[in-house]
Amino acid sequence: MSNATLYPVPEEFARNALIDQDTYQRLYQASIDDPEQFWAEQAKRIDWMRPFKKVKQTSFDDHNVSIKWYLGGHLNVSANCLDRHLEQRSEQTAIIWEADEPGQARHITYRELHRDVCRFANALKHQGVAQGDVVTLYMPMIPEAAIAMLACSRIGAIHSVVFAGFSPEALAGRILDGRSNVVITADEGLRGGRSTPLKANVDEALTHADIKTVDKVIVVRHTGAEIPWHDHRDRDYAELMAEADDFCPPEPMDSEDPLFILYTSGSTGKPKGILHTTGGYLTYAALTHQYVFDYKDSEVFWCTADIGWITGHTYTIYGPLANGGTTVMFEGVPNYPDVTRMARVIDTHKINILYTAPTAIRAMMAMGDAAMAGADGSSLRLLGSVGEPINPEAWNWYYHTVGKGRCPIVDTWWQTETGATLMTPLPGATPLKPGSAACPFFGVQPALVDNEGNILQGAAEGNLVLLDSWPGQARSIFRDHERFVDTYFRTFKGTYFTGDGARRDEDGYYWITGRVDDVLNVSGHRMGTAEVESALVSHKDVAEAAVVGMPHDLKGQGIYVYVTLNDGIEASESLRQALRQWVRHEIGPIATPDVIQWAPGLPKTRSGKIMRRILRKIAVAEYDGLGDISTLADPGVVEHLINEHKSMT
Ligand code: 6R9
Repeated sequence: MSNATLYPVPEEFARNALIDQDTYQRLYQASIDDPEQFWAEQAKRIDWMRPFKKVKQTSFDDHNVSIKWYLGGHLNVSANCLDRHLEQRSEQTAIIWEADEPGQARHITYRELHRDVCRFANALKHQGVAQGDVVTLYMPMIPEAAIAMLACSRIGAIHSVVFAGFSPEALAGRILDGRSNVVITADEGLRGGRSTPLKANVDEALTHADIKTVDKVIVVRHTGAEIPWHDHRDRDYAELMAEADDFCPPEPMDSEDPLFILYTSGSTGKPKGILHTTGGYLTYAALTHQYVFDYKDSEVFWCTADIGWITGHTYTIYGPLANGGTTVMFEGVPNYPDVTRMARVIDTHKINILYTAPTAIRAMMAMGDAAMAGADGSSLRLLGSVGEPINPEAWNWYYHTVGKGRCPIVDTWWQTETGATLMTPLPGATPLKPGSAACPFFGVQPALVDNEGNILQGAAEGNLVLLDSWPGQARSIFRDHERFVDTYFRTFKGTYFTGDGARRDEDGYYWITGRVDDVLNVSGHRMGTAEVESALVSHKDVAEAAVVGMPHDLKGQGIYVYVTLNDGIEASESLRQALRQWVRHEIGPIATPDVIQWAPGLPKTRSGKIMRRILRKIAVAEYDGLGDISTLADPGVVEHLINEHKSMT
């Protein structure tokens, strides 16, 4: 694959690009040779209320993991995203909101956004929200979600956005873990013409989990649907806004004060509240947004990610707004009302930069050229991909059919924990190889290590680690620093372990090969096998469950489940359906199992550990090459599973 077709930077693009090849090399070298100097320089793009005293104080030593950037500096994120743009851009559109139904867009200027954020910040204060409080957002992709995030940052509250596709159970777990006392939601969410009862879900979460800590639920009337209402607790967003003052002073926050937590899946246990702080995150979000996307003034930037994920935080909200850009928030889905929706949005709003996920690209590609048929698409200048490895077929389709061969594609590799992009081509500097995330961004030091932790040189394949910190790095897991250290810094000592595997070719290009731990990537969404298993075993008929990933044409990975039923429970098609529904109910539709196989027993070591390696092979009918099964407690179960699998297909 290293001799894959090389796509040079288009000449026209290179001429106007912010960073060309020489500049990339020079700046990258400078960022490694003298990080303090490099990052001090970059921090000038942020307005500081008090200058920082020290750029960087970081340690990956597992006895003392500590990550601090821009120490002693004071700033406010919302002031950086709003106030400082008012002089030049008060009438420029900050957010273009594209509703689920076509033809209902809203344009919000910086002046309007600033006023609404101030009002809502005042409203939050009025409701008793104080600096350091955790505010949970369970919201659709509507401007009020952006307003709520920015309002939190304005007063120093910590937002915790929970994807609105998660179930009441999943929401409850996150509210409890964050010890949040305020939830912001909407009456309903709308996606692809279907509504989700968000307010009712919040009520269910609070009742079922018997959560007593939440004393306020703020509700945006979005669809106007009838909703249950509890006077003592529920507040109407519009009423609060009408009463609130138009100005709220931005709180000077310490560079290392928390900005937000965001839950993500790991290989074990419950989702982790990844903690991001203020100064480093914002600097890194803004810098990457500008250089990775070659973002220029007055361009329209569309990141299709939901704010429930890190990509939505960094590249729908914070990066573009910190840079005074115009960002698009899309409430709907790419295939509603039909597969031409993305193309229509691109043409309607004259999108210059489109940043989306391989799963969306594959869904469009599955309809042949229909997705772009009749579309103009000439406003597009640059394309981006994120969330999972992009297969060369999808890459080529994206490049030729969407980008008409004019637009470079930046395949950006990063994680919730990294805050923003770590590896990517820079569009004016890096010749592209379809499927490769190419090179490290400024200041980023990737390395590949073998399973013993030895650093591999040259062309090699191994576990992907980072040797030193970058400003956007997560600082901790909320209220569980030990788990943070354990998860990321104990596997390969002295490094940050990403959980991903990667290959580096002769040209030094990186190719992400996927997770090497028990984390699945379904349509670009991270899911712990342990989470799905724990949902399954909470069903009354299930004794045990084991979950593995399987290749899936559209989703990248699908969910393959082995279930052992309790004694006396009969396997049946209706039970299979019931279990699928159960998992949807416990976690959300994105966790719905694709295949459920009955398993009277699971392959386990004598110490009781499930051998997922074997289960992964059986799921794809690779019955040979199961490896050594003699260490199993009961090797007989393997044959049984193979026979059952054969009978299913
Ligand atoms: C930003 C985001 C992180 C995991 C990551 C990796 C996979 C993300 C990728 C990619 C290959 C890319 N991933 N981008 N794999 N190429 N360009 O997606 O964060 O939801 O935390 O997922 O996604 O496996 O470890 P998050």
